[in-house]
Amino acid sequence: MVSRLVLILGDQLSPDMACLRDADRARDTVVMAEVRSEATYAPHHPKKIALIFSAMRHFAEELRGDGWTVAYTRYDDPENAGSIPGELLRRADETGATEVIATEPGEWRLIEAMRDCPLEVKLLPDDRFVCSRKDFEAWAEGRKELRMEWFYREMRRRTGYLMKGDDPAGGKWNYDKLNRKPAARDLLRSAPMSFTPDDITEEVLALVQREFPDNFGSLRPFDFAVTRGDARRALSHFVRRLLPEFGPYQDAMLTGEPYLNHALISPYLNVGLLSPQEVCDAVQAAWEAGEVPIQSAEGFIRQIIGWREFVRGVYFLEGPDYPHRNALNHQRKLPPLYWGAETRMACLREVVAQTRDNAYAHHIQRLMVTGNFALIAGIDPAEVHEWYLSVYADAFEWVEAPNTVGMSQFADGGVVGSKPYASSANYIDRMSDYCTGCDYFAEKKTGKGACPFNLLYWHFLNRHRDRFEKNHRMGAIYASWDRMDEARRETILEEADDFLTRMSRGEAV
Ligand code: FAD
Ligand code: DLZ
Repeated sequence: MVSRLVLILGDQLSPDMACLRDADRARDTVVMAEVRSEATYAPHHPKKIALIFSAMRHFAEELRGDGWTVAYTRYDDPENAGSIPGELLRRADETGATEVIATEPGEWRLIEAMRDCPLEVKLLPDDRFVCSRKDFEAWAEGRKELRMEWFYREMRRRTGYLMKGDDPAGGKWNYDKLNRKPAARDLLRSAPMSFTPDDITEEVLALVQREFPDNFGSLRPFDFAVTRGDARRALSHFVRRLLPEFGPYQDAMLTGEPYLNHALISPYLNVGLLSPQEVCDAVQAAWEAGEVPIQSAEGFIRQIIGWREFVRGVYFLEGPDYPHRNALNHQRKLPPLYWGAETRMACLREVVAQTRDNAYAHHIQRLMVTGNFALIAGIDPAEVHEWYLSVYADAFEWVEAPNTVGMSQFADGGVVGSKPYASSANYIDRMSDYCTGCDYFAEKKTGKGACPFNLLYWHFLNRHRDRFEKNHRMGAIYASWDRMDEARRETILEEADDFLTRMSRGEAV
């Protein structure tokens, strides 16, 4: 019998992939390829490329150990065809295969490329999620608006996590009100687990250094897990040491402390080294054993079976144009400070530096610092989307686009969120220590030293008044704008305009 090709992509590194279950290890050939098209569709952070290539190489070894024939193409292989369809055609030529078994990719671009591939391609649903695309469509059907909270409750009922019969354990679905504490420096807080590169990873690091010398980001130190075993170790370390206080401090930000109580497991989940179920099982078990309070267990499980599943559902429901939406018609170019150029704003400087060093920032840093600034400064969401897709190790379009284009830039016009995440300096000052020592003053609203977030916040609300003033969650904000005297409003808008002009001219603002 002629061999079939079984495609495994760089974010499909799970032993129970649908395509592997459908294939026959005695007959079929697994195809894995490090290719230029995937490595360059965005200027990925070097750590992200290294993580994916090294995890792919380790996974190929595991598959071989498990009895599979694996045709693996390295990035610098002279025969490398440079794209996934190209590599499939080359392997089809070599083996005589005409059929490909694949699991649906997590990006429309690649789904379309697979559909156009001149081989017989069977695309199976990716069932590594709690909610299938079909089930999400059924849930969304007929709803006037899609809200994560309602979806999340369905997922709690469906999975049984933190449930007592039909009711939420502890009596509440959501404990966010207990979860908004700023953090103090704590020398006893554990760091996330880090891993020393083995020979395979060292070889990949040398390759990435050679091939992608100009990509934004530091390649070393590289301490990500690149195998399932190590990713599981990182998960248990988090559950034991950091999860108990995850809830209260999940929104906090501190200079020089990029991780606080966060898990740093999204890269592992998104490439397939961990499954959402095993992560939630570990959290549920710790909560049942009395090791983790309900507000931390609930806060965490909500991110996984709530937000993560919800944004995936939205990405596929909304279709291929979703990442290109621009509901607020924002056209300004992304300023160079996002790529590490000088800025006087301490919060942006800190989050960008940390992103450059670690290919990581936690949710509130992404949403309320870099995302909030881009939103209120009116940056083109396509440029913001490309930045987020490039700089984070966990960035794959199905999860990145709804978070960036939807939640953070409101460029989907309100599909993911009911109101824009726009905020003045007040929020950052309350939740972080960034404002101490900044060139600007969080409490200053106008004049010399006024924080740009204060100016741009009102500028944004004023420019989009038609769209937002009828939003019942924003009426009070417009009422307080209207209560300011006219001269003050004019000063704010003029100073904001001046700031934007200077920023767009390339000044270090
Ligand atoms: P924790 O804070 O410890 O949370 C635990 C897990 O919950 C995460 O590992 C993640 O899998 C999941 N999670 C939490 N929030 C979300 C969310 N909003 N959407 C999806 N999953 C979530 N997450 C990505 O995985 N990839 C991205 O490309 C990505 N881009 C983002 C862009 C913007 C503008 C924003 C605001 C958020 C983005 N997120 C993205 C969501 C979130 O910031 C990251 O999942 C989180 O910071 C990962 O770090 P952690 O593992 O330490 O998470
Ligand atoms: C992100 C990425 C990178 C950098 N390189 C590869 C690669 O060389 N080979 C591969 O199979 N996958 C890679 N990936 C992951 C894909 O881009 C990912 O599968 C799609 O974006 C769909 O989520």
